[in-house]
Amino acid sequence: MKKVKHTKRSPKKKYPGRRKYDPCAHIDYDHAHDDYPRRPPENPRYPDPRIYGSYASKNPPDYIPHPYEHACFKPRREDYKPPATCGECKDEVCVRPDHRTLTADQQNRFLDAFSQLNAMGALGPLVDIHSNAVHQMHGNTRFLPWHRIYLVRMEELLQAIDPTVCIPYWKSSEEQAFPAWLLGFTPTVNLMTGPHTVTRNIGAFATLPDAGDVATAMANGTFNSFAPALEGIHNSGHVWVGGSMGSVPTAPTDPVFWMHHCEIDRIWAEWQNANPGQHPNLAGAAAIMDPWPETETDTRDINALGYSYA
Ligand SMILES: [Cu+2]
Repeated sequence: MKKVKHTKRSPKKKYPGRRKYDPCAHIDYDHAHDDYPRRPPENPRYPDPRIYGSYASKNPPDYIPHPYEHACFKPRREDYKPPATCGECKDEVCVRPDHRTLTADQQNRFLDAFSQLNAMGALGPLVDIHSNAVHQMHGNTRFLPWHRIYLVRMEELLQAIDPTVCIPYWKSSEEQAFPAWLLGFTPTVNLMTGPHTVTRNIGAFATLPDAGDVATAMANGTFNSFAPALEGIHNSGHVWVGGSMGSVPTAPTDPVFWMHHCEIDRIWAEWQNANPGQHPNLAGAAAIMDPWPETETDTRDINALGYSYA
């Protein structure tokens, strides 16, 4: 390990006040300072040897990390509860629910899984992918298919924590309100730019598109007219929530991002059913939903991707 170098002190310079500090002694303001050690602690992180023992010295004990296999506490064998696994539900599709149908327990499971991913350090890197414009996922025909895969990756992570969790959708056009059960949930996520705490500024800078706006977008008969209309509706939703959601690099730190995109994806799936054979015109590298291997054709069938909408 690295040893902290201490600057050598001149041997001539004596440090007074090396008498032991007696906290019970009579307080004499004129000489009070004489009772305190005047030299800085040898190890400023651990200033008081009465509390930290030899850590508060020039030669603190070496640090030896716990070996990986011993870093976690283990319960006694008889107390062990195996983690929930998917088992027989493995082949079932995730039925993504309308968030308004969630019980309090289901809401907590979603937020707990979200928090656990965050605590494990798995969420920050996923958010950072979204801030990298190299993936060209906004403002072009990749928008819908790319975010479809992005949601699947998030759902896979959530399900690894809790296999009962599917991303709920937030039908904002109908509700015209922010999901109340999320209001108090403002996690701090470690991004490559540093820690970011979720903020919101609801309704300050945009209005929320309504059911009529969605119907107008749905009436488009070609992918190239439908997709930009839906992306525009999606943009307004981001700005309506505001704060973290208003900016591309931070938006996915707010769980409502995933619920908002889930709704956008649900609308697309509904439109796909009504307009069979209409797909984004993507070929070559543009058809690959990097950084993931799925191609545009893989994004056409949500059941094949392992989910559906309630
Ligand atoms: Cu996005």
